[in-house]
Amino acid sequence: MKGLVTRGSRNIFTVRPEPPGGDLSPCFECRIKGKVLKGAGSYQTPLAPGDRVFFEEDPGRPGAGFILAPDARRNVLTRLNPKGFTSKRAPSPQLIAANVDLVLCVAAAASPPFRPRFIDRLLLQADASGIPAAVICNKWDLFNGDPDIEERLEDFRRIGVPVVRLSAKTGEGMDEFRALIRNRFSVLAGQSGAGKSSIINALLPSAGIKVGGINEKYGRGNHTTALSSAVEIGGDSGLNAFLVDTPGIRLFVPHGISPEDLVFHMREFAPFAGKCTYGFSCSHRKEPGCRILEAVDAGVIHEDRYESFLRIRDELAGIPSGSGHDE
Ligand SMILES: Nc1nc2c(ncn2[C@@H]2O[C@H](COP(=O)(O)OP(=O)(O)O)[C@@H](O)[C@H]2O)c(=O)[nH]1
Ligand SMILES: [Mg+2]
Ligand SMILES: [Zn+2]
Repeated sequence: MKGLVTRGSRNIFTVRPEPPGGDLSPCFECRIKGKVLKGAGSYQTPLAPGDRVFFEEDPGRPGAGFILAPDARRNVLTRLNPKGFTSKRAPSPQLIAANVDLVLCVAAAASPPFRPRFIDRLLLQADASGIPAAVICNKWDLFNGDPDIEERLEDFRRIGVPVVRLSAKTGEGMDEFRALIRNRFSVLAGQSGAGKSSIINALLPSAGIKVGGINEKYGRGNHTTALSSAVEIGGDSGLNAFLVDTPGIRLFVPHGISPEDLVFHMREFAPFAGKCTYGFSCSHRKEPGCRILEAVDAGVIHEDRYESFLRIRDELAGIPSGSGHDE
């Protein structure tokens, strides 16, 4: 049988048979047959929500099964476990999800404070993973009119990223949000407390996901224990969508990108790649004839995004600059 992984830990995975027999088709709790799953890559866990697998039922235990092999992946969204940075070994990335149609970068308009540079990081990782992304500014009911927030949201839209101002609490923006996720497998990514779980509950009250700091409690210093899981928003809603809820992130460190390639993954920077007077050897900090500095001056590149670019490039090059959480 073939199935979709909706939830996974190190060794037990929830698999939904495909094609499904309607919303009520039962899922299987599967283990991997044999010791290792060949072809699953070198991540901390072999499978993640969105993976497709070949599996067989365990004849002795109804509802249980064995995963035989993974199917090929279209893309993967990964993150680095911050714990890896304390050890000398190179940290291996953690699988967040596979075969993703859309990364929803969820931020709060307030509480926790809006952090646009955090969004820049998520957008970058999505782009480098070949996955389209959107910005969801949740808790819009708490928006206090801060023009800096509006300016950055408008800038995301200007560079071609869909932006939804949303309130999981009041329902404002929900129709726009529904239209965005329709027929897609999407991942909710963003800081703890931004309202990711609340958004799923608002769409599907029966999901009953715990909100309000629960993830934070389990996540503190040990993100590997927190699981991401895919929730189907189907049935009556007519959305035919999946949303992956992810453990809270406090800092996001872009990875798997070379400092030289960064410019290609920040879309308003890309047209200037190699066009400076000093070509690809330009540091874009002070050189005459730097097209990127000119674009910042002309407002074609927002100065905040330029700041993100410099910091992330230093991080990718291994130059410490107070990674991630300051923004
Ligand atoms: N005012 C307001 N509070 C919200 C909204 N969405 C979520 N919250 C609250 O924010 C807190 C964190 O929400 P949660 O869904 O757990 O965030 P997560 O960590 O991103 O999953 C909870 O206390 C929610 O009730 C919203 O749109 N408006
Ligand atoms: Mg949550
Ligand atoms: Zn330059």
